[in-house]
Amino acid sequence: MADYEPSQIEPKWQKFWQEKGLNKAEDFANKPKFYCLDMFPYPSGAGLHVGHPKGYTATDIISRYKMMQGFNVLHPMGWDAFGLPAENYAVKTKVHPDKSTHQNIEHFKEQIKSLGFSYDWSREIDTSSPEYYKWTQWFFLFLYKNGLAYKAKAPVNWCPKCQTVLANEQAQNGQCERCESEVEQKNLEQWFFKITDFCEELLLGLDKIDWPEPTKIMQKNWIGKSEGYEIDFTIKNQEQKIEVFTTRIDTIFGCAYLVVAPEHSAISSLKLQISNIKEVEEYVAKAKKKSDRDRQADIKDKTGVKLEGIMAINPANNQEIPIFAADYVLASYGTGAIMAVPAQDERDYEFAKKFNLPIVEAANSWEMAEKGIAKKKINYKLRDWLVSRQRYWGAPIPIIYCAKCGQQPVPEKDLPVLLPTDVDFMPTGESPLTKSKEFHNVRCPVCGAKAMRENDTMDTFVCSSWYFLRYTDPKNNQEFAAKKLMDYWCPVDCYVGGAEHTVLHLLYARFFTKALYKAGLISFDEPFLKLRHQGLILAAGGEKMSKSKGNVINPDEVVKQYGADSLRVYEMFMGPFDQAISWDTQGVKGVKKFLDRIFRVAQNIKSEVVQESLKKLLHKTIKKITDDIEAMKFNTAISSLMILNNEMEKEKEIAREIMEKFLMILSPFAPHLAEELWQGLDKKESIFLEKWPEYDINLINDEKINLIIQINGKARGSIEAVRGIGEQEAVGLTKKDQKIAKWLENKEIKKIIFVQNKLINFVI
Ligand code: ANZ
Ligand code: ZN
Repeated sequence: MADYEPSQIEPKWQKFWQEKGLNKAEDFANKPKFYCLDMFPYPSGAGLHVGHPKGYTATDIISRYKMMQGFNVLHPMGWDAFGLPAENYAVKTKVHPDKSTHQNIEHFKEQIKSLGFSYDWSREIDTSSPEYYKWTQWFFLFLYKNGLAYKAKAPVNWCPKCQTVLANEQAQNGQCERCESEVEQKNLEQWFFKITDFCEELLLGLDKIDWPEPTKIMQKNWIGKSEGYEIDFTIKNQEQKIEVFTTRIDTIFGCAYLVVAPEHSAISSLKLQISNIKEVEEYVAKAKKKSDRDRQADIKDKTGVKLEGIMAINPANNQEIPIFAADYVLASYGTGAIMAVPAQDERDYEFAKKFNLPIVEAANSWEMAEKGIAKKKINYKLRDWLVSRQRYWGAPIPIIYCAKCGQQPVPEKDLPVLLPTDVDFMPTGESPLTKSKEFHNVRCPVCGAKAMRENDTMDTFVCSSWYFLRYTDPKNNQEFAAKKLMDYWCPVDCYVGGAEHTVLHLLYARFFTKALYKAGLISFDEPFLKLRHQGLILAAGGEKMSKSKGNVINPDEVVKQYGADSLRVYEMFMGPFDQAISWDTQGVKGVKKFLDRIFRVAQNIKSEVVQESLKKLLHKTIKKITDDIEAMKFNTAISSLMILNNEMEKEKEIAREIMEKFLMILSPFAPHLAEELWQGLDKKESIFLEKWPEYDINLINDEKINLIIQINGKARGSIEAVRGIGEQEAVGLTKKDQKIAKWLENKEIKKIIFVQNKLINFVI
């Protein structure tokens, strides 16, 4: 008997599946479709991390299982190829990002292929290819033409290390998402996408998708809907008013003063009335240097300055109250001004104590809206998405500037705007494209005069906001994808990827989908129906795997030593799929031994006589695996395969029928081994063309219940039956029971009342 030798069998079956076109998704096939998607990787120079195959194995199990259930499965893979690391690498080594990226892609692809995933490689996409980024640029123009892309000067996050601006989502907690540097605030002219037009849709849609609850909550909080009122406070002896936003209109009687943000327009428009304007302006200048986060951070150390010479009037009680400028009030939220209620609000309380202001208890409340002073207002925390970047390795923004005609979109027929090659990568804070000669050799699309191109490139999250649509029609050069194909394959039925993208990619992709839906370009308004996150794989000691710590496990090594199936099964067996778990090489060895044992057991197929007890366990296992794959409980599915294998080992001979079904339910997890053993049974076709086995409920249930038998509502006895027994079978059993049968002899049964697992009542 030959030994189980993964390296001998795995490449063979990978080739076989490829040649048979087993993984090809068929457009409009006459079967229900199933779109199973992984978050596509950034092809980094480090190659595949053992964390990648965790998610990929999960989607592969689901895809193969769905295929066997008769679904037309779309399971694609591609490359999120633009981005800073390739550019930083270019700065260091002078290797052009295009070259390093393509080398990395080749390496990644080889590694992924060695794991036997059922990807339809004919649909592979690469966001850095002109065929792809042509359509990323088309999306920019689509948003631009629909009033959803605009250029504006605004306070933005600047990463001093990456030398570029960042979206708010990439600067959470004041840190650069890429390099963790502290971000700075700068006032710059930048391109934005108007995601804020979709706040309500983005919130409402969350109710109809099957996503992890914490992920939904994070998106909800990031959107930050807040319902309150806007109230005008008049300024004594002035025409002008200051409008505040409050969620606690009921506390207005406790309002002791107003606070405006340092950037508030009232400061300049009341310049002549503010007697200490010099002091105020000094304060404003200082506040502008701080980030929003710093301004809100320290609750105890509130700074501010009183605007001397002016007073506001509280419309609830006509009291005169002072006005302050303080940086704990943000210019970018609400109206940039607040009514301070120190008795109720902690921040106002700290401020009032510091500045010796009265802390007024708010006794009664007043419905302001009726008096016409306050109006209902909904605010959102979400800000428009900043998409321009001062970097090279991204899709150029398709805009042309003409001295006469101003800002003009590049005509669609001129797309793609190609990335130039005559570029110096050294980051200077200015876009590298500024210095390219070939790039700026362009004429105004309106008047034909010599013009300049936009120098910035797009945030790479723009590329990934629509990639799942491209897989449905990856070769289309007329449109980003045909509507018919998008409507056939989408939305994605199952999406697996990291939780770190919650308010980045996962929010942006929903925004794109909603914009397309609104424009009538697609017929669905959510991109991902079901989403799950894989838990991290940590190093043996429980810390993060990192090059610098030298604790990185290379998946190639694992495949070489134990085989791809061992790696796959191990990663699924580590523990619950969504939990962070440490790597344990002993565990991989254990899994390899389990597969060895399956290999040996499979040599014992001789008997045609089916062992009843084994058959029962098999059917139980079929049910368990089916339920567990649906629930993504892969670890418990694998345990039940182990239990079944243990029992099979106890038999000298195993019936062919049992082995065949065992291999079928093993196949999504360890596809190479299952195919090898399947073909060993003299099969011609792949195991993945088999129908997923069904289980017989009668064989599964060994839990017994007592079913009470009633005649006309009176208990006359009971029978033992399996849990879940149906009415028909229960009636049959009752009639066979000697003691009860006599009550029914020669009687016409008018009605049967059956309460499952409890009683059966014969009305005669
Ligand atoms: C009076 C009040 C009394 C408030 C009270 C709160 C509690 P959310 O839920 O985040 O929308 N606020 C309004 N605009 C602000 C700005 N630009 N910068 C800082 N704070 C601002 O919170 C709304 C509340 O935050 C508003 O309601 C306002 O203070 C403050 F017991 O008004 B409140
Ligand atoms: Zn012009």
